[in-house]
Amino acid sequence: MLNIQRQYIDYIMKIELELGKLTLDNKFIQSLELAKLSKIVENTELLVPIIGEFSAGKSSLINSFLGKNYLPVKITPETALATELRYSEEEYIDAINNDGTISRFNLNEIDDITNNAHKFKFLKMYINNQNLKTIEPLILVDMPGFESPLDLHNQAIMEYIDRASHYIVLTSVESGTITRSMVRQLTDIQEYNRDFSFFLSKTNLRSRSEAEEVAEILQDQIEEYFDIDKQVILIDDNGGESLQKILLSIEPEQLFSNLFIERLRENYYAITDMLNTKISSFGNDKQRNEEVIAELKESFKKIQDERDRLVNEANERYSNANVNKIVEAVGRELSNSLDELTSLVVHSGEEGMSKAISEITRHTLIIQIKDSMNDISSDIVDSFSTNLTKLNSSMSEFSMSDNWLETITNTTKNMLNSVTSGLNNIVDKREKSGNNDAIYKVITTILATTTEVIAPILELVIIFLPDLLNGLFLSYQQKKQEEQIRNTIMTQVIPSFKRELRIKLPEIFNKQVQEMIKNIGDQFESIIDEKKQTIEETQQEIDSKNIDIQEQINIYKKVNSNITILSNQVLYN
Ligand SMILES: Nc1nc2c(ncn2[C@@H]2O[C@H](COP(=O)(O)OP(=O)(O)OP(=O)(O)O)[C@@H](O)[C@H]2O)c(=O)[nH]1
Ligand SMILES: [Mg+2]
Repeated sequence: MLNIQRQYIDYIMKIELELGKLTLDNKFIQSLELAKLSKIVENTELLVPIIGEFSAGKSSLINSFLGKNYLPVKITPETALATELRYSEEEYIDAINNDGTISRFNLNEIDDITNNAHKFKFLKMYINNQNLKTIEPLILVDMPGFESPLDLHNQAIMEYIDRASHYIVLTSVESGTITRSMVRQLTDIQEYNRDFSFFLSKTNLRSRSEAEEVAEILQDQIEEYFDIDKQVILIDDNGGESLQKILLSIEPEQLFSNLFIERLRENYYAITDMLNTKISSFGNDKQRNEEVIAELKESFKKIQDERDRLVNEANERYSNANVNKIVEAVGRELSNSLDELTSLVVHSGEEGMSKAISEITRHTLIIQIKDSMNDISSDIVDSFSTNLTKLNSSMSEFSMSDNWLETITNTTKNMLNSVTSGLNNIVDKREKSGNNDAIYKVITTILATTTEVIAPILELVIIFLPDLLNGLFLSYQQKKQEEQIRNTIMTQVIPSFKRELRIKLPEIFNKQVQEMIKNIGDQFESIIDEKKQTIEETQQEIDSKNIDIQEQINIYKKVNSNITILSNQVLYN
């Protein structure tokens, strides 16, 4: 376990202890689900996919790290499915079926699994290997090469794009360059705010000086494309040690903190907000408390109405214009890549072009949808927020903050913009399924929403393109008639593809926008509802007359100050 994990678990436990000192109606504390949050912190993994061209030596590198050939390695495309590697005393493989169920296999059945790759989404390989235990909570993921079949490759990339913490990228000394395909993928990784380490593999196939020369070329390319200074690490058959070193140097503590910090801050904010409200309610007369409860009820209603209004208007207000902008951007990017697409048809046929179209689409969609969702989510938050301006002065008074509304508005925006998708994605889908606990109802981040839109569109590419391309280029390709190929791409492929996007994208996009509206609305509603309950409960306690109000206020103040000290040490240091 990482230090930061221990620190967070300890922090949550201390918060629980502090809250335990209060004679609180437990509803609020239960809704925080601190024990569960602590368990999630304990069980969270940091996924590290290893990516690169087919046969670059990805599986060999992992085998070298493990000190034993667990993963199949050959000159033919080998890794068909993403394979997560975990430590376990008992050794087996869990294959995640396309419907999410799991089939269990023995390690020696890996070839059977590979031959039936299309039945599965990805694999979890459990092996009794100490090296895996030492890097926990990092989890290595062996990925299929870029050249594996389009659907499997897409599936693997999309499965991890939102969940990966850091990437290991491999290029072999034989290839010696960063391909366009890799450039697109690395750009996507950066769009998701993830970092990568870069290895040059199979250096034993060249002299040392030749290998170093290639590494320098790669470094220059990385600097040119991404404007970053990246050390390229030379490896051969014994790359395991280098991998271990890199894994220890990627600052897993920082990666881990990125996953939880916003969530824990929001949690802290909710707690102090409640404690302050409690203290204020104790100090107020009954009339003032009842006034504010009435204000809260009215605002709750406003939020509900605003939510309905926004959901109804989502299409007109957000989706139509954005979908149009996105489809045009995809069309533009494809037109800009006309030379590349033409040359792919000439040299690797329709399949090669399909892959490029899929990649260009993915790449453009990531940028465009993220951009659109950023604007839209910010507008949604502001729309809800506007409805609460009247409430702000009472709430600032009750929660003892300078500007209550501004704080919750900013907190909500921060959660939307946080790097990782919060618990929705960290938590194993199996645990989550059918689970309606509040703890999972964290605002879905913009990146997660982006992924939700892109995945089905890429499936569409896989289904739609083969029909469209069916034999379209056959005769031109045989005669190497580039001009005709170019023309056909320009006048037939791109327009048809755009038309198809225009049919399919609106529904998928609008559905996500509506979910976002509901999600953000829920967040505002629960904040208001909790406030109302807190004040109501406090007034009931006062009415029951057998409590010492001043004593209660002192207890709450003490707990509040202890919790603030704890959070300053752990969350705001
Ligand atoms: N000479 C040499 N060969 C290597 C090295 N690493 C891997 N190979 C060979 O390269 C071939 C491909 O290696 P893999 O580890 O299967 O490559 P991969 O990247 O996992 O390939 P896919 O899973 O098919 O995408 C195998 O024949 C390996 O034995 C190396 O450092 N030096
Ligand atoms: Mg492999």
